[in-house]
Amino acid sequence: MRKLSPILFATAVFLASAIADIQFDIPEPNYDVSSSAPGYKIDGDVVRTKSGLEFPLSFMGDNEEGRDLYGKTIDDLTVSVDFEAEDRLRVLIADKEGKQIPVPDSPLGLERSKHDRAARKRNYDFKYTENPFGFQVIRKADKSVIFDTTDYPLVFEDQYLEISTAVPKETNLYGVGEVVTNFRRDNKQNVTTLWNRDDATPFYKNIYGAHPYYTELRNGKAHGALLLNAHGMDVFFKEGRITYKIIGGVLEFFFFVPKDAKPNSVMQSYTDLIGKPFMPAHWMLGWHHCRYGFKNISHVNWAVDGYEKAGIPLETIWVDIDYMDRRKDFTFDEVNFPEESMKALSHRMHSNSQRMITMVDPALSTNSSYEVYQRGKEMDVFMKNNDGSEFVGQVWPGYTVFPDWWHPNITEFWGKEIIDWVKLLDLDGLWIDMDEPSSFCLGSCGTGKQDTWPDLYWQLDDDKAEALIAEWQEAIDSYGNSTPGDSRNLLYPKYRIRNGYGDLSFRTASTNSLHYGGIPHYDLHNIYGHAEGEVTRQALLKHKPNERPFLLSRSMFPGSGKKMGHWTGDNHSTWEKLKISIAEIFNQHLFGISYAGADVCGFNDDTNEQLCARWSALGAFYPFARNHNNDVAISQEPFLWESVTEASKKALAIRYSMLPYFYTLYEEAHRVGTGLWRPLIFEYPKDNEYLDNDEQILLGSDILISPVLYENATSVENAQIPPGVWYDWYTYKAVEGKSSVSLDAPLTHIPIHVRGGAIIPLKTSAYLVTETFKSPYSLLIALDHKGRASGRLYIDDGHSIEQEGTSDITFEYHNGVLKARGTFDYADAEKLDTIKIIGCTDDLKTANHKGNKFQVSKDEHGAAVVQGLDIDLTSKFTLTFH
Ligand SMILES: *[C@@H]1O[C@H](CO)[C@@H](O)[C@H](O)[C@H]1NC(C)=O
Ligand SMILES: *[C@@H]1O[C@H](CO)[C@@H](O)[C@H](O)[C@H]1NC(C)=O
Ligand SMILES: *[C@@H]1O[C@H](CO)[C@@H](O)[C@H](O)[C@H]1NC(C)=O
Ligand SMILES: *[C@@H]1O[C@H](CO)[C@@H](O)[C@H](O)[C@H]1NC(C)=O
Ligand SMILES: *[C@@H]1O[C@H](CO)[C@@H](O)[C@H](O)[C@H]1NC(C)=O
Ligand SMILES: CC(=O)N[C@H]1CO[C@H](CO)[C@@H](O)[C@@H]1O
Repeated sequence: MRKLSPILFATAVFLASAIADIQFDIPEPNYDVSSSAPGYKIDGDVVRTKSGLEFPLSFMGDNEEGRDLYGKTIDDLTVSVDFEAEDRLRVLIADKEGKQIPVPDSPLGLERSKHDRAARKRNYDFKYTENPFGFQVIRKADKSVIFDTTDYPLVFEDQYLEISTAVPKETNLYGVGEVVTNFRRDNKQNVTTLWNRDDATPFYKNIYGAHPYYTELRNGKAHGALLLNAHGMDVFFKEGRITYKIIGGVLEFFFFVPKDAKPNSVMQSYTDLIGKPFMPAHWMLGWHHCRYGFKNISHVNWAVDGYEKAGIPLETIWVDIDYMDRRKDFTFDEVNFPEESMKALSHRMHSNSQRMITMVDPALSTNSSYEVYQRGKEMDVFMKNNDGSEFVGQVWPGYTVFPDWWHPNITEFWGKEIIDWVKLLDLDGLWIDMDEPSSFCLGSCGTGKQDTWPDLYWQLDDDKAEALIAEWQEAIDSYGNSTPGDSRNLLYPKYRIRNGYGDLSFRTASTNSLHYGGIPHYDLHNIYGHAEGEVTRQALLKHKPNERPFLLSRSMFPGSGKKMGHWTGDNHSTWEKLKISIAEIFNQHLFGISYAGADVCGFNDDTNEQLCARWSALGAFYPFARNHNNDVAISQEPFLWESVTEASKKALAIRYSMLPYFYTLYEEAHRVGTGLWRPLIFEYPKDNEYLDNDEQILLGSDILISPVLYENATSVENAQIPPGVWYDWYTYKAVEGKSSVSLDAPLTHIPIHVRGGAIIPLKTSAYLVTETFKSPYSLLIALDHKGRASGRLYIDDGHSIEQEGTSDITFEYHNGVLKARGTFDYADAEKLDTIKIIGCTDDLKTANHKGNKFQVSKDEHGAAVVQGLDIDLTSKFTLTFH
């Protein structure tokens, strides 16, 4: 029998209340390739298919040597190569019999079968060796080999797949997550584990989501690779190679090779496959506030009042699990959050054009008087043990069952619960948490657990916790390591990925529990949250078919960004976490998730005034901007401190004035797939000095944000200014690019620069997003060295899925002439009122539009300003300055 893991350590705990100190038995990473594995050879004809090539492989080992390393060797494989698009290649290595479980089409939303023609133009070549089999993907333009397995053996067993690619020693890798780490990854020796897990974001360990995707940058040229596999895996970055070690499924690779080899184009190619990020509604861009630990409805109203009194913009109030009756979804705490009071809060918010969101967890209480549970039971929609009984875990409401997103009744069941709930409170969106799924036992908490209140293991003393874990161990083991007809060891696969909780089933559903059709959780774990998102989004769309749904989820998978946003989870109120939030958001964008943000001021533990002020200023520019706090931490509403109030108001006034620019970037993300937040290296991929800059942010191409990330600092040292000329947002002072500068940054100030050459569409910031969008447009024209600038503005109604007409306007300025061209089909666009030109050496006196003359004046910083233009943005126009 195996040793108990996790292991309890009897430590000298001097806390008043004993807390179980569990040490997890996490395997040491093994960076080696399985050099004893004999590999596979091509064993039959290489056949041309409609979309590429297909050929069989057979195992090259004889009976013993290199066989069954960590599972059962699968002797016969099929390789299918699809030239799917000019910039995309798919290479699938699968077992011939089709028993291994690939990522299911549903709910992924990929249409794998669509490609029945090979792309004629291709930016890549595919080459292979026969004996042993290996393959190379080559960028045609410069003949560089971007993926190369030929030096390493292929291992293909039912519970262990291993494949490696050679990479240059000095390559730059970005991605593979979700993991908290620097943006540029350490390629000397590192491992990233993918097994979705609820943990308060420790560095370098697996957390909530799984993204087996990376972008690689070599000598200024980028490509991307996705291994579409939802099984647990370790991805090793080792000097000179990348090695995948995976505990199931098939090897389904996609390579992204855009012609221009730009990192942003790689994002475009990747999201062509997995889906473009969803288009948010205007209001979603506003400031959000949440707290776990609002004591009662008055406490929530106090927060809303506080924002209002302080004049800090608040668009949306969120209520965490506090509102629930004993933490049960779709119920109310009758004492502190009675139904009527929650309805009144919703009414209050809406009557002021503000919004309201609540949390919903997947796990449902097994309390026999809980109607939601009874309804689900009737429809048989919960995950099962392999004897057909309900799989029972534990979450906030005590013992729980878990909806099975693959069950044929699930859309009807969950859809009804969701729609009834959203209708009841007239909610503007939902927040799905704990969807890894999180559960507090070691897999099963036992069978038939109901109507008793379980302890939380971390609140027990060591002896009790140990007894409890032993009980769970028995429960999970009682169902056996495998399921009928499946000889795999689902509980304790021989290859142990470096899961942060040791055992795969710790704090989640057991890997031997079942989804519909008898598919073990082992095979679907990493896609559980993604699937919940899909089913929930469908419900929201059914409720309001033409409104863009709001959905935020903690657990994600490739393609989730098309449906929902992501926050980076429960971290601590520390300076380190403030800093790392930038890399985390860069990563989310890389994974195709544009609506992303971190909890402003930090979630766990107490924040402090200085940290919260700095964080509020940076957070004001998060694509998804929300202050969120834990129940046991001190309050951190921004209005509680003067400096935080000031920092918030200043930064949010800038964000709100930039909303047209933000919204245009969101439209680009939705159409193209690029990020809102861009690392400097992604915009200037040939400038090596930016390779590991994850402390400054380009918002789109045109706005540079250089936040203070260190305690007590009052300046940003060594801020990198990209090529060209850049202007200080506040003073219009020009800074020559390709330089490294020191920027003054008193406590409530965040340094921002505008790129010379950009035209930024702006509005007048107001308290609410809706009000802000109603104000007339203005343009900030920042000239480059040649006196030129250009920019873009996208306009639609700001909330509907189907639009009657949209406008996509390009502005160009040169030699005193501003031209607006493009499409102008959105009929209700506000007018253009003001134009400001900075970096202009000519002494402009008048602006002429259709025979009307306007005076040009100078503002206090020397910018040329013309106001009261009243120009319609419903057709093209030209404005000339003299
Ligand atoms: C991964 O890289 C980081 C940063 O260099 C390092 O601190 C960490 O220890 C590495 N992890 C492993 C498992 O080597
Ligand atoms: C709400 O909670 C606050 C903070 O605990 C408390 O001071 C207040 O009395 C409560 N109000 C009501 C109406 O229960
Ligand atoms: C779906 O729910 C109905 C009850 O509404 C039940 O009779 C049926 O068996 C369920 N379907 C499956 C596949 O479990
Ligand atoms: C089950 O629900 C009932 C009714 O809400 C409640 O009184 C009881 O305390 C609950 N029991 C548990 C263990 O949650
Ligand atoms: C910041 O200043 C405070 C007060 O002087 C001091 O206690 C703290 O150690 C300083 N922090 C750093 C990182 O220097
Ligand atoms: C990124 C980060 O700050 N992670 C921290 C989150 O909190 C855990 C628990 O205290 C720390 O271990 C991590 O370092």
